[in-house]
Amino acid sequence: MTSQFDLTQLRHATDARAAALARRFGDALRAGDGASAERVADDALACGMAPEAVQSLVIAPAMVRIGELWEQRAIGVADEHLATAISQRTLLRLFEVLSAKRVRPRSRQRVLLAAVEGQQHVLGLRMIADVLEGAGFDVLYLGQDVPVDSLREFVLRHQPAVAGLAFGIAADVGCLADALWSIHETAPQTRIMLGGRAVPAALRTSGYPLVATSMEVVDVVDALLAGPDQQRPLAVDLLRSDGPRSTSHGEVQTDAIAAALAHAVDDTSAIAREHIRRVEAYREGGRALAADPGRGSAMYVSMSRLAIAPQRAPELVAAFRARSRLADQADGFVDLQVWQSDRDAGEIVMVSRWRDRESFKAYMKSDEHKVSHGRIDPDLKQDISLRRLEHLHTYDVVSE
Ligand code: B12
Repeated sequence: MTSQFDLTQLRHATDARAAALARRFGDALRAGDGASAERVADDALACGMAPEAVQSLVIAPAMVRIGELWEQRAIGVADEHLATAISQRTLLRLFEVLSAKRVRPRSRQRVLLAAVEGQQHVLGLRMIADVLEGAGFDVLYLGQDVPVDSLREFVLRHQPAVAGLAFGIAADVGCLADALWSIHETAPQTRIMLGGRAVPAALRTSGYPLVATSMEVVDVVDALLAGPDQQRPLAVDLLRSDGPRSTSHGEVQTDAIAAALAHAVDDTSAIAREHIRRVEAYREGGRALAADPGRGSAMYVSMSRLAIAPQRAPELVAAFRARSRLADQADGFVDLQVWQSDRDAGEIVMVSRWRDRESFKAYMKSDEHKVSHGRIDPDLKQDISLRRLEHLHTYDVVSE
């Protein structure tokens, strides 16, 4: 069989030896040949690769390639399942080596690992579990699709030193935020790390380390344990499935809200300050322009005219008022207003102003835009119709 594993496409394969092994491993996966796959792992170990490097540089890229072939319909779901099963079996082989290395437990610190509710990708999580267990941590591996309530109860009972959450597919970001909220609330000392390809940018930049490979996880856990307590970031409050004011059961928890709001106010004022800074910087540009009209400065305006049944308009207005404000941090964002017609309550116009068309387009393609769009209640969304989308072409500001 000719190999379908093109070296240039193996993203994680950093050297030719690892790439060649990844290609052989991928061929074994394609052939459904578990024994050959294990032989590749043995060969990798024999030539001096560490077990975590075999996981990250041989198995992971081969599975990424399996995903690409699956996406292109070159292989079916059954082939992918077989490849996953063979990779899991090979991980067991590597775990034998990882655990043999462990002379005595280096640390009995407890590390909980779970894939968030709705998340089924756990091969990476398993790699993380095996490496940490090999390094002497007391690992509680919960696997895929752990319901938020159950995770919360488990965290409360076990009080892990570190919790690692996997978020592999951009499904319900609210579940990830709810899981993070639960951990902060029930075990404030627990340090949190994230993993998986779908962790939203708003959380990646909020102080939780994002672990890209199993080769770095021991260092990350050590750093977390040596570092300060993690504060719950504003992004978690904003992304929660029921918003910042209620629990997942819809009951109002006054203490939690007071704490969340106190925190949110701090963060919000930082966002507000940044916003004012940007508007002022923009105005400065306008003033400089007045002094030197030939200098050129521009404004790009996007207007979405929405229509909704007048009786549902208050809900839409409330949703805009509680918007996540992720756009406000985007490069080139100037401001956003929502207008309601005084003649027809169901006519709402969303107006956002940007430095230029490029910054608006970049934001529309960003994860932040997906996240903030994804927060609109589907029930409300289906009652909103977009009447008109107007992009006022770039204008020069010539006077203020
Ligand atoms: C195997 C597989 C599955 C299996 C998973 C089985 C299992 N037990 O894990 C099954 C069949 C369940 C599956 C389902 C789906 N999948 Co899938 N899947 C894959 C595939 C081929 C391999 C995943 C994998 O194991 N990768 C290798 C591991 C090692 O990499 P990793 O997960 O990134 O993990 C590393 C790091 O991210 C990190 N890490 C990961 N997790 C964690 C957790 C913590 C705590 C830490 C610290 C670190 C960490 O460490 C790892 C070590 O290197 C990928 C292809 C790909 N590009 O990955 C598609 C892929 C991820 N799947 C995809 C899709 C679309 C789906 C489905 C929606 C398909 C469907 N229509 O049902 C569902 C969604 C299921 C769900 N709700 O979660 C797409 C996602 C596209 C996108 N835009 O996001 C991919 C990219 C395939 C593709 N090319 O289209 N999938």
